[in-house]
Amino acid sequence: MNVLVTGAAGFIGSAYVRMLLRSDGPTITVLDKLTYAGSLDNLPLDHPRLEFVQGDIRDAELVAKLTSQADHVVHFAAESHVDRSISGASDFVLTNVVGTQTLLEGALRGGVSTFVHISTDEVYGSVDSGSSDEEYLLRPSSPYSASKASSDLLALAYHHTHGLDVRVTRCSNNYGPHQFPEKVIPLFVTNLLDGHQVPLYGEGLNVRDWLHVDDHCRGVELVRTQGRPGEVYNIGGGTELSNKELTGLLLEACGADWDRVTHVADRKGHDLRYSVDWSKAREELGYRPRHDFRSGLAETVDWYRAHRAWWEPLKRRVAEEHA
Ligand code: NAD
Ligand code: TDX
Repeated sequence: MNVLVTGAAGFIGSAYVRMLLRSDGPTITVLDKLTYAGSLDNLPLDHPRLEFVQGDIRDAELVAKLTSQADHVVHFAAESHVDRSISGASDFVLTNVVGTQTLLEGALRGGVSTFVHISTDEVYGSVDSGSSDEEYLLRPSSPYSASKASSDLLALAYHHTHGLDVRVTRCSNNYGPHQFPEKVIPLFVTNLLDGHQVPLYGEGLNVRDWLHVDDHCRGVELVRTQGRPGEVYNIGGGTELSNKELTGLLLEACGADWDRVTHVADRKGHDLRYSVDWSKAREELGYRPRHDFRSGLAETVDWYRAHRAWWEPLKRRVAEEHA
């Protein structure tokens, strides 16, 4: 059995591959373009069951070759940062929409038996109260989430039209080691470890549900191995916090005070709250997050403390981009 995993030089895909390689299982081929968000340091490249291919999911010829050798595809590759989609959306459409369609076409022609598409809770848009189940209306509001919703619909269309066994997951905000230091938790932690200020958007009242990346990866694996074709599964974390509450916990974990917080202009079109109802994954697949948020956060902060060599070059590159 060979599993083609796209985008696995990034945060979540690399955690998924490391998880699969920890026990007996399939051979894995990673397809990743190595954009600013991808790093070979995230993968155990010398593992005998792992092959790494650098390339773009929009490269139809390469995709045809890899899908013809793959039994399953798990598709993580995406442009993933909301703020970048606000300053420029074209890469989001090219990778998330056109790239996903290229991969679906390759999977169909190559005879792939199962295609897991990794989506996000953001496709439901902001949910002021209650939680979105899988039947909830898709009302994405940022260019990022609109591009993810488009790719979800394309994935489901390949199931309905062509009978391709597509399964879609929609998860909440992931946290954990190896997350690129532009997302709020690693950005704030690394700024605090460096003695810098942290930029809290608006009043800090926006709410996110936090999911440990390893819990997410277990959920994805349950969907790949036990899910049903054509189905969507929400994967939640069970810890909803306002950004202000999260910032308080991060300050505490890093031994810093509120004077290190700078209130900055709010994100344009900032969604107030996401919340997914993940009872379907619990009831059908036995999914349940195992990580307690406080200890998961403490371990994550420790990881960033111990791995400056991983994140310092990434932050330098982002600073150069903005210079
Ligand atoms: P990430 O930005 O850390 O990694 C993305 C990876 O995709 C990188 O390695 C990058 O090099 C690769 N990539 C980008 N464009 C590519 C292309 N055209 N061809 C091949 N590879 C390409 O992202 P992440 O946080 O690990 O997110 C993984 C997936 O999970 C994404 O689909 C994202 O939308 C989804 N998701 C993420 C979160 C989160 O909290 N991070 C939450 C919900 C859903
Ligand atoms: O500097 C910041 N200050 C701040 O207050 C940043 C970067 C973020 N924030 C706020 C905005 C959000 O309300 O923190 C919250 C989390 O922001 P991000 O880490 O950028 O994540 P979010 O926008 O919620 O999107 C994430 O979860 C869903 C991932 O980046 C997406 O890929 C995923 O689909």
